[in-house]
Amino acid sequence: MNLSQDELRSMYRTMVSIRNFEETVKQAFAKGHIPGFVHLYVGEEAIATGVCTALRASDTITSTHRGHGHCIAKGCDMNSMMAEIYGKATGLCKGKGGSMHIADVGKGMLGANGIVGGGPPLACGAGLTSVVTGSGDVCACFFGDGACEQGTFHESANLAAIWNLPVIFVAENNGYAQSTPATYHCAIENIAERAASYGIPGAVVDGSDVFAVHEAAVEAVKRARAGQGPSLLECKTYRHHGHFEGDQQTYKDDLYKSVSQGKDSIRDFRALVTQHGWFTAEELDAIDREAEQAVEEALAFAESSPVPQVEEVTSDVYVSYP
Ligand SMILES: Cc1ncc(C[n+]2csc(CCOP(=O)(O)OP(=O)(O)O)c2C)c(N)n1
Ligand SMILES: [Mg+2]
Repeated sequence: MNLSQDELRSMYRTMVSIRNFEETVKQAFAKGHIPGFVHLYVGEEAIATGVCTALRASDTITSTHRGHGHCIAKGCDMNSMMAEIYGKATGLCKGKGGSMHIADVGKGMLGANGIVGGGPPLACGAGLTSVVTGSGDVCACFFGDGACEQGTFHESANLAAIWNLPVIFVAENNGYAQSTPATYHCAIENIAERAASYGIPGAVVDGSDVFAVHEAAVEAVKRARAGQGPSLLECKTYRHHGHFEGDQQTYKDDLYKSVSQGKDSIRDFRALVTQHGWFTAEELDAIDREAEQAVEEALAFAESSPVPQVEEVTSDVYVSYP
């Protein structure tokens, strides 16, 4: 494996931070402290982590309505993220975006997106910017299996292919689009096979294996950076919670529930790195505690922050012309 001790540590910290952040959001939402909807990323941590550790700081990502994990993996500050989810003035978008519209352009996080399939066209824009400016940056575009059925995905994949854009399309196939099973909404088993119709490489990986995701992402990033165009990476995954918080999940079949319960990227990571002697369980426990503390601080920051002033309601919303 071609990963340094520091990279492995950072991967683990990212995965446990996402898990912790999401479980904390879940509790805060249940207490009625968070306005709007939240869609949790628990179970899918290895995808954002494996892909983002293959990127450099100036690279960009586009995200989805299930975007907290993407933000954390791209280095967004958890205090400002939590404040945004709480709708507070100290949030990344000054509390006006909420969970589904967190963006941090300075970190290359171009935005979570409430529009299913909204990300792929933006990723083409980021890819075209890279080509025009010659920056060499790539854009990783995360989207769900449901978004794969949107025209925006097909148009974007085709456009990225004909313009040879440095985009990595990352399909997070968690088996459901809301309550609709992928076996119903998709005519083929592997979304990655669609890559052939755009003339680009496609690969299927186990989305709970952070190393497999990372390796596939490194390959796709290398191609994109070398001017060889886009790739499609399908990560098979499971969402452990409901589509949104409050979802009764009556549509999940027993097979999905049992396979899903058996998948845990964090547990598998711990087993592998301790078996190889790369880390001790105590070292990993210490990272767990650091992550827990950082999330507790984020929660306290969000809860003690002020709500936006009424006078601010239209600022940063409309573009002003001179
Ligand atoms: C254009 C559009 N159509 C429908 C919706 C309603 N909607 C929100 S999430 C969702 C399912 C998305 O499924 P998928 O892309 O697989 O992502 P997942 O929730 O599984 O991560 C739907 C249909 C929407 N937000 N935008
Ligand atoms: Mg899905």
